[in-house]
Amino acid sequence: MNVKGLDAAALSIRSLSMDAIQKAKSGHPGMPLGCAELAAMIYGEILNHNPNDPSWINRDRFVLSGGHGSMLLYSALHLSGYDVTLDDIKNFRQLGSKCAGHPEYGVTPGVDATTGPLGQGISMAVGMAMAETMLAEKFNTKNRKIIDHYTYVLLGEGCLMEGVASEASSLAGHLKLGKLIVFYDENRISIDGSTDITLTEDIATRYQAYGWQVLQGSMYDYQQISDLVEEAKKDDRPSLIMLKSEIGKGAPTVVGKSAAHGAPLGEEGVKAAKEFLGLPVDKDFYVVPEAYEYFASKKDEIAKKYDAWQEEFKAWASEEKELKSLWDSMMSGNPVDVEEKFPTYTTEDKLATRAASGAMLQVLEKMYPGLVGGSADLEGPNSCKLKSCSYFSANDRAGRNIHFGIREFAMAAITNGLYLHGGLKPFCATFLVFADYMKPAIRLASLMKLPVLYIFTHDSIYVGEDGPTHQPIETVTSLRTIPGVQVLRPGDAQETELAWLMASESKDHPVCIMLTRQNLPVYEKADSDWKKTIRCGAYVAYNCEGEADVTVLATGSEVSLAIDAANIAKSKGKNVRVLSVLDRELFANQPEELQATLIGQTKRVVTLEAGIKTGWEQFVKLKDDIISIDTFGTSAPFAKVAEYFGFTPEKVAEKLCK
Ligand SMILES: Cc1ncc(C[n+]2csc(CCOP(=O)(O)OP(=O)(O)O)c2C)c(N)n1
Repeated sequence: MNVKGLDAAALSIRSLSMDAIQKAKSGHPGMPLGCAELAAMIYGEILNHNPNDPSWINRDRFVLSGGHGSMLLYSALHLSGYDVTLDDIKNFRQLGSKCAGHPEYGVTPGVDATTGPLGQGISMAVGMAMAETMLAEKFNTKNRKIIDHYTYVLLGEGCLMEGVASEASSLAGHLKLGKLIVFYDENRISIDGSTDITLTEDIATRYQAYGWQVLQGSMYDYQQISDLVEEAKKDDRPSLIMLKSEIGKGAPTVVGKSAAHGAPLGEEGVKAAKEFLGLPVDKDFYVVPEAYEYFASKKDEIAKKYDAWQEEFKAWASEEKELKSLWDSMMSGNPVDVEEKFPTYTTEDKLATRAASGAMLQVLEKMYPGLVGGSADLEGPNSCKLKSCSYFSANDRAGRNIHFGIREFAMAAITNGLYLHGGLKPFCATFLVFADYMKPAIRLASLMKLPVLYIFTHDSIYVGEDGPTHQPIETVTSLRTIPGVQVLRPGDAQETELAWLMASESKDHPVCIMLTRQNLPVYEKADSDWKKTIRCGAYVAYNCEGEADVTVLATGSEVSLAIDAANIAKSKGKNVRVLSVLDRELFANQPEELQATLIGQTKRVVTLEAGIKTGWEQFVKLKDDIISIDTFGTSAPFAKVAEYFGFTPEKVAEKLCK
């Protein structure tokens, strides 16, 4: 091992990090200073990667779970040859910079996941490690290993305190994800001070109990780190490598103190650190020449390994024509031609949209060989089993159904990791009311532009007896408020198919499909071209003759309710038109003329959704024309609950006839 080169790299990481943070007048120097040696090791000695091809599918992944230490990552990426220049680093945290405040996937070459919300990085890494085993199982042959890489993580106490990390780590241990290797920066400091005030459990024992191998050493001993990584690789359990460290190492004014964590060192502090470290005090953004030399000396080895993989891949592709075509479709995310047909429904049918979704999934499973997913212990109620596939487990890496256990937040974060890895089209599922447990990961999915799919069933008060704890009132709307998240609420089985088609075509945004527990009739569609029109977010599901007195904008289970109410209103001489609004935000963003055409010449617009009124105000003239539920639900048989809230054809008709 080239200790001099590694030392130069570590010194340069410290130099770049403290100067960038000082220049930006903001950032977190504690971790970059404290973990510089490890970052040098990871990018110089440990990762099998290629800075010239940051999206190489068989690269080792690295997730900086404590994203606040972003300058550690940017410095290492720069030194090791990724497309992150010194100017980018000088622009740290500035508008449009490649070096954003926290690492952002898609913004910086070499950043494998957006991190910053603590706990989610490690959880996404669990998804990546799962994906690695799935693809290895599918594509590796007796003679050739196409997918064979590790997933590394660096985290601190912040991530270890977050519940989501516990959920994900528990699952990782259960699944024996032996190629997941997590470095723990054990400095025992967070923002509010020593972790003596917050985290006194025995972390090693805790992780052992999860089924992990736990190793311990020093952050500042290269050989030891290298040996520990080798030991980690030998074990079929995931590994936690606990490395004792000092936050802010090298900066005498803050070392070992929480003051090092999240504020620039200040001019005096930077000067003191440079003097202490032997860096030129009069030079900013100084890189020790031996650091560049060290990484340059790795280039041949990197190229050799990378080229060898390319050769292996070529040979594999020519030997395994069928696997190669499967590979192409999975990597592109595009559907393959299948003989299976979508189920067809008639107006005689009455079924829950979750059931229609379940039937649709069986076809999608064939169309998208990369479709994998599962539920947080609600597979039956969510109707999300891929029936001809087995379950993913420590013994069956070919399984495409995933038992996430009752770990909703980890499920959503892991699903992000499954997608980030490449090659898979993941979905996850639970009751809509528990979407709130997943929301921070859904938000990150959208920020990263990941087309992951969420199946949310039991989407309203019609859950009934389970009561208000299980009746989502504000949830549909709250998911609509996350920028980029598409929320689809189909009104019957036929619309559910269209919703799935729209969802599965997404390449750049997450999609939530809201589904009913209760049966719904399949209705005749007034718009004969509805399958096309619905792609603008809404279409005319029911029409009246001549001009409408009232146009109802309804979603999901409330569409058939609106149609029933419209029929009652008709018998009382009121002309009613009903739009099924599959995607409210999409509809709201259509040109006004198109919206007006669909809404039609009408005296009044009424909206109908079994949830809060927020967001519907834009469509109505009078607040009273929003038929909504703005309190929590209640426990009773579902028909009684619906009646209690006025969600019956008669009561809605009354409002339409007003
Ligand atoms: C979910 C979440 N909560 C809070 C924060 C704010 N925050 C950023 S870093 C940090 C402390 C992290 O401590 P540790 O992991 O020990 O990092 P170190 O102090 O060693 O850099 C906190 C609370 C966050 N980024 N994410």
